[in-house]
Amino acid sequence: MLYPVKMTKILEFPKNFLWGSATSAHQVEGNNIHNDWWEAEQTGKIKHKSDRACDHYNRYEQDFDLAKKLNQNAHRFSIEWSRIEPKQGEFDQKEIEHYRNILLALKKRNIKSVVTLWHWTNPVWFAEKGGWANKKSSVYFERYVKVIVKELGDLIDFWVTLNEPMVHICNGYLRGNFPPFQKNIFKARKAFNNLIKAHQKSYRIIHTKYPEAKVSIAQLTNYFEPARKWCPLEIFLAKLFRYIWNYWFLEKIKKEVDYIGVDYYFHHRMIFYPWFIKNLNETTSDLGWEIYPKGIYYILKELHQKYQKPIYILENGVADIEDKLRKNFIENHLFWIHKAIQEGADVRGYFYWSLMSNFEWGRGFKPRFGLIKINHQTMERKPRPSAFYYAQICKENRLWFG
Ligand code: IFM
Repeated sequence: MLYPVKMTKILEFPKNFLWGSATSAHQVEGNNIHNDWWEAEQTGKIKHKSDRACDHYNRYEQDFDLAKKLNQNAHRFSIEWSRIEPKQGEFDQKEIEHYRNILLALKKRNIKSVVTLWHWTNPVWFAEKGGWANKKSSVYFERYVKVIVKELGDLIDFWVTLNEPMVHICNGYLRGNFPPFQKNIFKARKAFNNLIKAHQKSYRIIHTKYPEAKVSIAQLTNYFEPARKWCPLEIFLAKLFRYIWNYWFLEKIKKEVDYIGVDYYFHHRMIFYPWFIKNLNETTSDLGWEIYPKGIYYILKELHQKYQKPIYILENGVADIEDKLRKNFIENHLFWIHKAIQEGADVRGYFYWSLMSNFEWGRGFKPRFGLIKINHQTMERKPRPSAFYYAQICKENRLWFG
């Protein structure tokens, strides 16, 4: 009698592949009292408060010990501009020292650093001047970047100037649910142009001092496809959204990126009627976001074909409080990433979002993306079972699939 045999495939990843996880300052540090998000939380414009967040500001050594124990060889985090420059033109040497210590703590553990210079939060003084809609915004940002390059540049392995600029523009200037809570298409356009300038200037500043530096942005790329492959209107919609959301910003800065930084979470099946998006939602996260691993494959193939540059996946993760989905989520995404690599995409790293469950912006602490569970009362840290699964992959540089 013949029994069905379950085939397991061993999928090897390229040599020197970066395996890590990501965080951002406001989401994990706690007490970022000089930025616009903190202010919006205090005035009730944002319903939840970040408060002590994960107290990562004080516990980063412990968190990096855990990342090391979980075999991660790279870590993405952000520097909080409002700590470095709490008042316009006044730079806080103690905070610069703090981030130096963070970078040294990573070096000591042989963990490569991927540093985001702006992950959505702005110093209050900058926000009061109109934030990114102000025509001098890129000049202010440039001054901050110069300080970081001078004081910390020697310790930074990879640079990410901006995190998901399109999300900030869309939520902050069109939908009005993120600071600065605007619904103004003209301001959105200004912010778009100024963020581009900010990136371009930063790129030049970093490269002037460090010609070999690796600089990019983290671009949120969604997989848009027509719901009905034969429908010309839906094909058009998918192409339009793909261009605007995934490529418009990237196209403007493509000469000023050394690699492509990708964040991937969403799949959208575009339908012409009754409303734009109709997903099948066979598996969804705690946030109701559809889990669609194959989307990352299409995105990587397209990015490779378009830009022919190294690609780093700077974020990919799932909100899953019970840790029921995360293992499969990681496994299936890595399967498709591996396939894209096999077919030529030069993918060199993967960063799970997030190292620890943290402050998920307007949704507060409820969505749990972390590999490490945090008890926000006691601040106790405990890796979830999926963290050990991911750790095995990081250690072996390969995936046992099936
Ligand atoms: O938490 C965010 C992160 O700050 C930016 N990318 C998406 C994540 C999950 O929503």
